[in-house]
Amino acid sequence: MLIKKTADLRYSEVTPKSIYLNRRKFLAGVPAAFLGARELLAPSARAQAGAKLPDLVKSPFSTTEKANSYNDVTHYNNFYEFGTGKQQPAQNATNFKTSPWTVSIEGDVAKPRKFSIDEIMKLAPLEERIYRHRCVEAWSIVVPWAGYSLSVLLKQVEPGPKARYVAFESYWDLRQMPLARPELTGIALPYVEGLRLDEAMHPLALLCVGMYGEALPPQDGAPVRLVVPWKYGFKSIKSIVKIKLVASQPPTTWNLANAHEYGFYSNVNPQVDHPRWSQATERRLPSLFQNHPTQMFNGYASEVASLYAGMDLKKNY
Ligand SMILES: Nc1nc2c(c(=O)[nH]1)N[C@H]1C(S)=C(S)[C@@H](COP(=O)(O)O)O[C@H]1N2
Ligand SMILES: [Mo]
Repeated sequence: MLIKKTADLRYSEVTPKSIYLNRRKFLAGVPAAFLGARELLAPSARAQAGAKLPDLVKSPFSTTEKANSYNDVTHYNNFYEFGTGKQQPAQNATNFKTSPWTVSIEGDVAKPRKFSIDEIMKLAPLEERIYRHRCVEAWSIVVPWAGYSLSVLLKQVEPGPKARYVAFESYWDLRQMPLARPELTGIALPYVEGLRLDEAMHPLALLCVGMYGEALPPQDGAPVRLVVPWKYGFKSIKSIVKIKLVASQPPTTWNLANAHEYGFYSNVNPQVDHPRWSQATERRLPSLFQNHPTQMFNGYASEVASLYAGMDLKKNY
């Protein structure tokens, strides 16, 4: 007897025709994101939290240190727009609507424009980059991010002659983020960050759309964020909607909140303590203890130290 494998069977062969036709009619009204089959996916479904990212390219920038569990990285977050507690973003961001989504790139650029999240996801091959990620609060994690160098996106718009800094802005909408009020968070919103243009163009600076082989979950900054691995975590702004190339150093959220404690540069530096705690060691999650020495530039000194040649890193903290 000839037995067909399931994969060879057409749907019409195993389903009575009336049901088959009805199902087709029914499916026509279902958003493509629920259907599963790749061919049926609307383009933006690729960016939906949890969607698999096929064909990730391995990156030479990856650390060989052991990555944290997905649970560690998705249940210990700073994302003040969804609450200031570490467990709150996982609870409060579950319904964060990130489609449609556009990122506007403006300022001193030859070709200002808006990119849809689909355009961003397709601009370059997505790489898996396993980076150490060090929060200014002296805890750290190792995360397999997915994305490509931010420089790829910036080159698209052609930075102009006066562009010396890049300013970033996060999504902010009280209807989706009822806790995102300055009196509750203690920080001004929208969340803003900035890099010097040469820092932003450094290949390690990652425009990140995923982690663990999937599109970013909301609490980690869906659908697109920065990951700047040699700097404290707060420089890695989440859920970006605007990028502006500017002539002078832009305001940054934590510096606005407390300039004495949080500088513009915020390079990881075990020799420059936070005014209220040491930065010499870190707590690698899920440990409860300071169990790891902190490295200069978070271990990326050979790649990035030259960006700061001749600068006093105590002054420029
Ligand atoms: N918009 C926005 N981006 C943000 C934050 C935030 O509160 N809002 N927190 C920052 C801080 S302090 C850290 S440590 C990292 C945390 O990233 P993770 O939760 O994916 O580990 O996000 C950064 N980006
Ligand atoms: Mo942080």
